Amino acid sequence: MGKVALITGITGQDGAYLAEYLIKKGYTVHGIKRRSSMFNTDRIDHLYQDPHIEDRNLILHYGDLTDSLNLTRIIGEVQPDEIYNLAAMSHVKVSFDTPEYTANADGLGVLRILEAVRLLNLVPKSRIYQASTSELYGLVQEVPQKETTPFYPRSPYAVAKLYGYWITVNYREAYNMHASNGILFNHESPLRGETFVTRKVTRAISRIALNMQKKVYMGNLSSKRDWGHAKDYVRAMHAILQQEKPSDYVIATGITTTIRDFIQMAFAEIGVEVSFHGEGVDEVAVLRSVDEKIFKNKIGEVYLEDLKKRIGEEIVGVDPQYFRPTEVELLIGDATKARTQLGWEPQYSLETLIEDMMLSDVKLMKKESYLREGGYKILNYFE
Ligand code: NAP
Ligand code: F7E
Repeated sequence: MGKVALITGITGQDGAYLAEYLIKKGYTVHGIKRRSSMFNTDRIDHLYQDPHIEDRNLILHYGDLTDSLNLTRIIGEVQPDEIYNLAAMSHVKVSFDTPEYTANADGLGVLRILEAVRLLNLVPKSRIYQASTSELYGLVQEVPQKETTPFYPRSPYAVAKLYGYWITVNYREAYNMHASNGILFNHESPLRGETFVTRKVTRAISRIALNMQKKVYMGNLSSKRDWGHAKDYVRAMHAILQQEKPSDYVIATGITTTIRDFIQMAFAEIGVEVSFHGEGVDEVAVLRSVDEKIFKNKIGEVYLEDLKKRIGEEIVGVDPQYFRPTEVELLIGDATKARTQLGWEPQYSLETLIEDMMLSDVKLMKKESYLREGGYKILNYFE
């Protein structure tokens, strides 16, 4: 018999990659999904199985991290060997608008899961992974950040996650639970939510290249992030729960990059050169040149002349609505413990992450453009 895993947040970026990874390993995966007015299962549709199929390896349950009774019932029914608590209101900027809800789901939600496992006498059976975050380091007290670096959260999201981190440690120590924190630095992918900075950029650049959008407005261009690929990071989650003893691990690449540089790299991926000028709210990026060979290869010849006519124009601007009341300026992780104890190594570099995201978004936007406009662009879509 294979193992049984329960994933909260299965419809999210990490939930989708983790479900796929565990199913390939022979697990039966149960996922908790919130009720929404639309299906909202796009990221896991390829894994979906009709409920009438016997021996399904993906089973979804309606649930919510703010509902203890529901969580306790599901955990009792599923009797999981491993629980991955990935569900959260995960957007830092939005957490300033919904601080109470964020505390409830991201903070108390963790307690509800730990307490359900304890009350159901599942402590000897169920191992728990808590999705902790580099946002805990916030106003960083040490560079690079590692497991022993003191925390200094800078948003309602990070403060809620701080509670989640410590309640996991406390239940481990108080009740001898196999409960671990993965302190994951930013990780991205073609499945990343559209309002996180990397995905916002790869989508916007694809649309600019396809002449579907003229300009994109950003927030703080100077903050620095340690970006990895979500596919690499879900491998680390699984490895953490395979350890004999529970513990907490930083998962990061050890390389940090500004938002500004990320934008330049993503444009370069399709052969477009941009240069930044000005400061603060007045900073802009101007379209400088187009490498025709790369652009034709990555985007298609039919869009080239439209973009070349725009050389010299501003295509990136700053809008202060995207600034945060308190910002996390610099994150860079030291994952030595994960590398040595888990044998974890990322396979993607920032360059291959950007390549993966741009390839996917260009394809997606071509499809969108075709569906909207029809006509000659069909030729490019099927190229
Ligand atoms: P994501 O794409 O935003 O997915 C979040 C998931 O949580 C979605 O399935 C969402 O459901 C679900 N969810 C939200 N509120 C819920 C609630 N009250 N009850 C039940 N489910 C709820 O996030 P992600 O990038 O995959 O991240 C996974 C986890 O890792 C999160 O806890 C995040 O805070 C944490 N984390 C992420 C990163 C990163 O860089 N990606 C780094 C460190 C830690 P809907 O689909 O219905 O919205
Ligand atoms: O912002 C700056 C922004 O929203 C990154 C979540 O997964 O990772 C994520 O949190 C940086 C910030 O991610 C825009 O100010 C500039 O400095 O992509 P983000 P995040 O806040 O780092 C951590 C590890 C998590 O745990 C979270 O769940 O980019 N930035 N301009 C912008 N950010 C956004 N979203 N949009 C902009 O236009």
